[in-house]
Amino acid sequence: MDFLQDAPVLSHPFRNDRTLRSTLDRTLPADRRAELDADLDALGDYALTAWERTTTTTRRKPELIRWDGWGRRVDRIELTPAWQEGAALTTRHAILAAGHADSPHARLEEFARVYLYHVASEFYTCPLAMTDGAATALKASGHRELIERALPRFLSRDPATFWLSGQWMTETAGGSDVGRTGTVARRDTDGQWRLHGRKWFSSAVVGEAALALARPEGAGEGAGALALFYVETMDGTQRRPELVIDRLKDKLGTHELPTAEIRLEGLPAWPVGELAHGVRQVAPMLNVTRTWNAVCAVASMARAIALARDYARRRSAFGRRLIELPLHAHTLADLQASFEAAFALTFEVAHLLGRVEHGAAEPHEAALLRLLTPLAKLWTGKLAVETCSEALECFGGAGYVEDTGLPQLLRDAQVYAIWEGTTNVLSLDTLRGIGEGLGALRTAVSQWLAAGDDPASARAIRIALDDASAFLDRQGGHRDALEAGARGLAFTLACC
Ligand code: MFK
Ligand code: FAD
Repeated sequence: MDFLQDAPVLSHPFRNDRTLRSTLDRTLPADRRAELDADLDALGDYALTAWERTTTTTRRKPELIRWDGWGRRVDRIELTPAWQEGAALTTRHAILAAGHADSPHARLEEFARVYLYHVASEFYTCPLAMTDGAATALKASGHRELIERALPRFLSRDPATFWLSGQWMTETAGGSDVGRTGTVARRDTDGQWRLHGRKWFSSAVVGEAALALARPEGAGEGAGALALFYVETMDGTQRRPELVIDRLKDKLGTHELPTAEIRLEGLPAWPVGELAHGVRQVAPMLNVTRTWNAVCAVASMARAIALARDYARRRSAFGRRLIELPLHAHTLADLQASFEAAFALTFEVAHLLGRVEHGAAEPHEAALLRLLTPLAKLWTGKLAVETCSEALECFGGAGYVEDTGLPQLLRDAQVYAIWEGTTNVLSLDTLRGIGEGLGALRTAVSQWLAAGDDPASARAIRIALDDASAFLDRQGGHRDALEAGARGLAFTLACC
């Protein structure tokens, strides 16, 4: 019989993740750390079961069922098994509730769970991220009725009462440039707002609610005139007829995630705040979903590297195991080193977010969070593609073959750099973040230099801040030239 190659075996994603465990050991008080273990262990178990399912069953895509057998329009979406399990699993492990607990460690504890769950979730984490972002934006709005109505659902620990929220921003005219939004909000004679328009990407169309940008009728042009609205999509068990699903997108990756094109034909809506400056109001949501994106990107890297490392102990070439070949071992070590750097930045952001939200951070830490959030998103988004590509190559031809379950890692990774703000858009947001907190950031760098921890990085950051402040001071043609350098500046900062 021919020699058959062993498939890679996934080791326990929690018990064997030294990077995650040491971060939690270092950062969390012992009692909280111990309490977290049971959830993380169970999510690691789930990840193992899901990987087994991936490699032993044919993967399916969600399907849009437009009509029932009797000719009634139903717009029902049939989901994959992992999606059907999503609400029960995530409420049982309180993934979203954990992030909103009354502790400066809440976000770190939430994102440890997200990191372990993400790959197994088949991007159920995408609507979860948006739900978390919606909860955060509603809290920031201070809108009491909406908070009381939506948050108990968004943060529920019971699948029967749990709701998912979407984030309806992108339209055909503009995803980065939401100022071109064409969706209009009209007010009925009874005072009820209703949305009319078309949203071009909706990834939580199975959700029960959404935050949507729309232009109140008669408001002016541009982004400043947009308002942020809260909507609900269901009337009991039926989808509201004013929400029409035109089709599901046929995408490069994230196949299990139903991303829809939708039409709003008078969907009832409630303003989240004032009837303008909707982008400002949705910003807390963006910053939370961008943090999720970074966590999920490092989770994909961790999975790709774990499988490649295991395979290197099984596969032989030139009389030795791959792991014993110096160049292959070096390739794996390089992957691990860049993963650990990305992990450190991402979990620093997660921890800072919790501290800032809990009022436990210094002012310069809030400025640092504002800067590091787009940096973590843009850097991990690119690194995930590079890492998954290199990791696939570690399997040779097998990495290119669908029924190994491996190519999906690379296809899925491409999305991290696109949604929630492309790399360029986030490079510009980095400049915005520097502009908002320049003084505080300079204080942070001075403290860092004084502590002498990493003087080379601190000096490099100081130079980058000087460049950025020069950029922010100048206008006109100069500004264009400097804007062109924003990506270089952002990557320099991220690598420090
Ligand atoms: C599994 C992984 C989990 C991830 C799930 C993801 C699911 C995918 C869902 C999506 O993709 S949803 C769509 C996401 N879309 C975007 O991220 C839009 C990308 N475009 C931008 O971010 C643009 O930069 C932006 C829309 C913000 C530009 O709009 P404007 O109005 O031209 O920006 P402007 O005037 O600079 O900012 C308006 C206000 O918002 C300003 O405040 P003020 O009104 O007080 O001056 C800004 O400071 C504020 N702002 C903008 N971005 C901010 C922010 N504040 C805090 N943080 C930010 N990031
Ligand atoms: P564009 O804005 O047209 O960008 C095209 C190119 O121009 C990019 O390279 C970009 O970096 C560059 N560019 C744009 N502006 C600038 C600038 N000022 N300077 C330099 N370069 C610039 N959106 C939602 O609202 N809700 C969802 O649920 C959702 N789900 C999604 C799911 C998937 C799988 C995908 C792929 C997208 C989803 N999106 C969703 C949309 C996503 O957020 C947008 O595609 C993204 O923000 C980019 O917008 P765009 O497609 O209009 O690209």
